[in-house]
Amino acid sequence: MRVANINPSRTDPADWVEQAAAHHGDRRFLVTTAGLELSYRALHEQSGRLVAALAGLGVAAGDRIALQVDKSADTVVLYVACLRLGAVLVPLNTAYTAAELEYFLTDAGPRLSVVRPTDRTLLEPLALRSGCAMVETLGATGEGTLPELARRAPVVADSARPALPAEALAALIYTSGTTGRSKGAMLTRGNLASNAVALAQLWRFTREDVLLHALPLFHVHGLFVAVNAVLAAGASLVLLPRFDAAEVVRRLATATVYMGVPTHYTRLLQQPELGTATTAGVRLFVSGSAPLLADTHREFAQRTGHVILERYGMTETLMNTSNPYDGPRLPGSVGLPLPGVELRVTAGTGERGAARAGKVGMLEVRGANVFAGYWNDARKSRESFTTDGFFVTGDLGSIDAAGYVYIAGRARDLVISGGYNVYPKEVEAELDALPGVIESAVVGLPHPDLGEGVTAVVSCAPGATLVEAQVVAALQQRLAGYKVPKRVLFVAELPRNAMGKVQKAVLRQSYDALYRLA
Ligand code: MLC
Ligand code: AMP
Repeated sequence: MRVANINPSRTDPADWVEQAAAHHGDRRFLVTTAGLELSYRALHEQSGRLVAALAGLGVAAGDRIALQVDKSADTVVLYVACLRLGAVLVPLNTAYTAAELEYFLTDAGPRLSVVRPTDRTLLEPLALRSGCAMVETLGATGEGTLPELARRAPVVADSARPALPAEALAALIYTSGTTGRSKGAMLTRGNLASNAVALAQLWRFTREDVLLHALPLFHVHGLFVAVNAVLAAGASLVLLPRFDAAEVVRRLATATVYMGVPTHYTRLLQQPELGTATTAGVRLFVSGSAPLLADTHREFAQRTGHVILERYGMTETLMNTSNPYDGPRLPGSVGLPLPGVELRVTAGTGERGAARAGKVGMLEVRGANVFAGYWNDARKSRESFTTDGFFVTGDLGSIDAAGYVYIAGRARDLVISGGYNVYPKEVEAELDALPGVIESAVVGLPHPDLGEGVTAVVSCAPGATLVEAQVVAALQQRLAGYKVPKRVLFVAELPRNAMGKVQKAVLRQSYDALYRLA
């Protein structure tokens, strides 16, 4: 049996890097496909210089740093520098348009925004207008004003690290928003540390592990599940700039662990080379962020001999459950609550302690993994917790007699496309603002590649001449590409119930086969 060599006494994320540099500094931390290699000592030194450069700019513990940059080794180093300085990282999807960014920057109030060098002209005025004090740049291959400042800065000593309690904020990750606007989930150092240690132990990470990293770095899956598990274990990463199924299959020979969203697995299965030989060195495949179809689970096991380990999490809670490393990994189940995480099923929001074994209800969670609330939104934060301190996830599920959790659906109006969350209200607001549109409804329909395909159903004023391509083109100007409907369907009127509420279930049923037919 594998024994994980994680030291649970390393209770702060910055300790991981400082202790790794001191005890096994020569070991590899990261390698890129371009051949750039960083040891733990180099990670420590480079992040230390960045800490000094950031401090020189006036960034202090508690200040927010917004980041919209390409995935690179420097992005990971900047994340580590934030951990060591106590700055609060606000990572932003590179697909966000300027209109979306303006909201995030205004809401987060970062002291510094870091953007791609090519975006500076466009984004600097926007950032300054949103109240951000400074803009620096960071490119994918080490170029930019921030790395330049770091190269000229001294290395800071570990002893210079400010005292940072477990409750201190480490990151604001924008998510959710049933009211149409994303909210910043406040994740603390304690959230990151406890979850990474739990996962690294449960998944038996050791220093020998090599994680093939194909996820984006601006969400909790790629950053806090993947990178933190590696850091907590003193293991290493092969950093791919993006997910490319053929490239992943080629690189699996260099890895022991792979983490992906279900779309990764369905696309990997389309690669003829995927098989027992190409995956022979891998000991663990993990899936999460969206439901993994039981068929994908079985097909992957047949093709490769590997049983995918599915886990369940959220931005607000990091990881809640995982299938076991040694015990049965059940297709269709997200496994058992992580050590230290309490998970219960209730009849609905606010009902105290009403566990309903085997019955489907609201999943509620409590533990050191659960966030500190939503940034700038005390009311929404209060409403999201029960009086006894459980976070109401908005996911519906059940727990069987053996303790395995099954996700049955979502109480929230949310579409998950390729592992990205899309909030129908946000898309509907943009559709409703188009000339000629009376009203719209956005639903997620079964999609063979993305799990759910964002789909708009629109009713137009008599005489309006709007066509699908025009709607898509208009929304592309306003919304990140993954939020733009894959199809726009026109109807005379939307189906409503007796109360006048749009019946999305009817729409989902009527168009269920839309992408299967395509
Ligand atoms: C890209 N596109 C998408 C999309 N991703 N459309 C719908 N849904 C998506 N997820 C669109 C682009 O806008 C573009 O449109 C076209 O597809 C090609 O873009 P691309 O960048 O080349 O796409 P691709 O590389 O194929 O991306 C697909 C993907 C990616 C699945 C690899 O979406 C991805 O990395 N998803 C992972 C998301 C993730 O990390 N989620 C974790 C959240 S944390 P056009 O029109 O311009 O051609 C979380 C908690 C937890 O959920 O439990 O983990
Ligand atoms: P996010 O807000 O991006 O963090 O998305 C979190 C949501 O993704 C959860 O609330 C779930 O609805 C969904 N999710 C994450 N992991 C799984 C999983 N393994 N199975 C089903 N849904 C999942």
